Amino acid sequence: MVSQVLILMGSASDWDVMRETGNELDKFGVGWQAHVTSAHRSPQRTADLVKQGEQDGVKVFVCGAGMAAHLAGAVAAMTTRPVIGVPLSGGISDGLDALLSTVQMPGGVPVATVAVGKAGARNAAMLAVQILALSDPDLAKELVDTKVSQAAAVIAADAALPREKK
Ligand code: RP5
Repeated sequence: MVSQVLILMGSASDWDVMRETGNELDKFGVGWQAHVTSAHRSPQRTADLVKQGEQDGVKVFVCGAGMAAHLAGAVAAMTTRPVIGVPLSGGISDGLDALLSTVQMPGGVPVATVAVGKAGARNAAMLAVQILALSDPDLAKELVDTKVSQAAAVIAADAALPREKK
């Protein structure tokens, strides 16, 4: 399977969260690869992975990092393909540092920033699928089915709620 999504993370300690991106992509049958690389500790390796990914046909980059969290921005500086940034907790204020580092890109170098942590890692996958679905009708249909399932799950949760005591 061709890896359409390349997941990069600043440290192996990020994998526990970033595996959510892979898990979600698996549900849609979208191929992915994951690597540890750091904007600060291994800048040349990061550049090499982006270049190789483009040559291999990667369409969306998903980058997770904590603390100063420059990985997504560094990748966005090197590619014209969409980059989604997942801020990770571990630094100050439960990831507020990483959120600001990831989201506050200067004009001209966008990073689509999702929520801090596991919800963000999952949403990064969903957003990647939405991008890929623009040119893939089967994926677009799966996204519609997912919305329907999510709505059904909310209704089922509501039905199961012990809402009254008399
Ligand atoms: C960031 O620093 C990584 O993305 C990680 O979230 C954080 C801590 O890294 P380690 O000290 O665990 O390698 O660059």
